[in-house]
Amino acid sequence: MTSLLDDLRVALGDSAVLTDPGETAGYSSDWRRLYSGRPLAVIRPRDTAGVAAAVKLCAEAGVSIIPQGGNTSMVGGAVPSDDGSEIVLSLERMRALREIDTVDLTMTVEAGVTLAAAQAMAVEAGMLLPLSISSEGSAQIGGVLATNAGGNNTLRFGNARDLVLGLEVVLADGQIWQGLRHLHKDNTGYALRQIFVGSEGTLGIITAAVLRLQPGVTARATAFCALPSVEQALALLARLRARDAGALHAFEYMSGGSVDLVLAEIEGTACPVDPAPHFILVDCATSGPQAAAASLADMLEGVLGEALEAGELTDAALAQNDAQRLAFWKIREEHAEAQKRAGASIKNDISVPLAALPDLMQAATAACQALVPGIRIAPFGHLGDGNIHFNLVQPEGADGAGFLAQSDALMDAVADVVQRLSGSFSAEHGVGRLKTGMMKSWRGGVELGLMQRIKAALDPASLLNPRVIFPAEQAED
Ligand code: 2HG
Ligand code: ZN
Repeated sequence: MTSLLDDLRVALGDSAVLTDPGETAGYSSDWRRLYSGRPLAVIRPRDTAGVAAAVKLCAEAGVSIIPQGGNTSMVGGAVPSDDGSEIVLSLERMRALREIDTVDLTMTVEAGVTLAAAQAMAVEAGMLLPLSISSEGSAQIGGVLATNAGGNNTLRFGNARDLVLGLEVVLADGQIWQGLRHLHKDNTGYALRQIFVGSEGTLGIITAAVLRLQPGVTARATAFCALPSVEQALALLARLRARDAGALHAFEYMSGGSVDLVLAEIEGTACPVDPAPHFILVDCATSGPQAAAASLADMLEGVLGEALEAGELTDAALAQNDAQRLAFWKIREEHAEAQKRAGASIKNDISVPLAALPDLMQAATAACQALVPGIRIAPFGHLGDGNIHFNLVQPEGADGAGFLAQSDALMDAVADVVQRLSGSFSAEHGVGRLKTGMMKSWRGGVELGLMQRIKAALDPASLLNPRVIFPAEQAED
């Protein structure tokens, strides 16, 4: 392998090829510390030509590549194996904003730009990139697209794939597919870009993308609500949609148990409303003229007043300024971090049709409590699009390893409920390495067969992120 590393150094420059374990450590395990690997090297090309040259060299040497963005996967989607045989290809140096088009409402960004930086670039140009996820400060555009991230604004603007107009992709043999088109309409054969979005780096390496933007937001109105039940959350959602569906940008759910963990673990957080079993964070926005700000706040206040009167809410707080708005959002966005600090936890990133949410919460809670008395049920998530992170935290003071030994039983119990309700076992985090075992029973037969044929066509030697998505025995077929 020395000659591959030498060739990579010649192609990319010495500083782009890291082999010192001290330097590669940060690229070798995942955010959750579920997987830890040892790469042959971490390479950090500066441009698309560098990515293409590196991929070609690896393909010729028969060495697998693990594409990596911000390394924020929840499912071990970007971790190298532990045998020193794989190359991690980090896109972090590709951080250019190539173009921003205020007529077409598009931006062309490179894969290594963080989502937060891309959002800021859009704001600076007077526009909105309508995609927001808790890890946006670290998550990079390439990974966000490769995993088809969802997040807080899905109910209004769709998932990451709905924002992609064009892509530039390095294929498994090192060819570059230049598909950076800006067109809002383009019906010329297969929508190839959509094959790469959500492919988790198994079909090609996204190096740049044209993203659809929205007119800039001129005003926001944000409320934190306390509710007696999940049914009432659906009632509140219906009220808001009936009044102004276009203004509703986020409708986020937090259980009482999960908010308690945030308040206990994250400094500087305080609940703005009375204690309750369920909370909803509502975010409304407009791109209208100045006067729209007052009418947006009035609209939200009016809906909350009606819901309070109808007994759908037990309390509500409307953010009075930006600082308050950010404080409300901080409680929601620190959920993953708080749960990480609270001990061993199990994540179930599931979705069901919205009407089935009350059934899901009730049945999954009962099933988990029956298996592990004292278990902390801490669901939260994107209720407005049916995606709940039905997360489970070890009983207080319990042994974390003992709790994790029950992972399979607990995840199966939740999965049984989700399957009965016609839901999905992975709504937004993808399959990664963690959930390959579920693919056979949930997506087996014709569907998994089709996916394997696409993989075989685009990456016949299975060199791109080889251990994700496909169950091990299927990958060997
Ligand atoms: C979120 O919605 C992320 O905050 C993380 O998708 C979810 O920690 C999780 O389970
Ligand atoms: Zn989420």
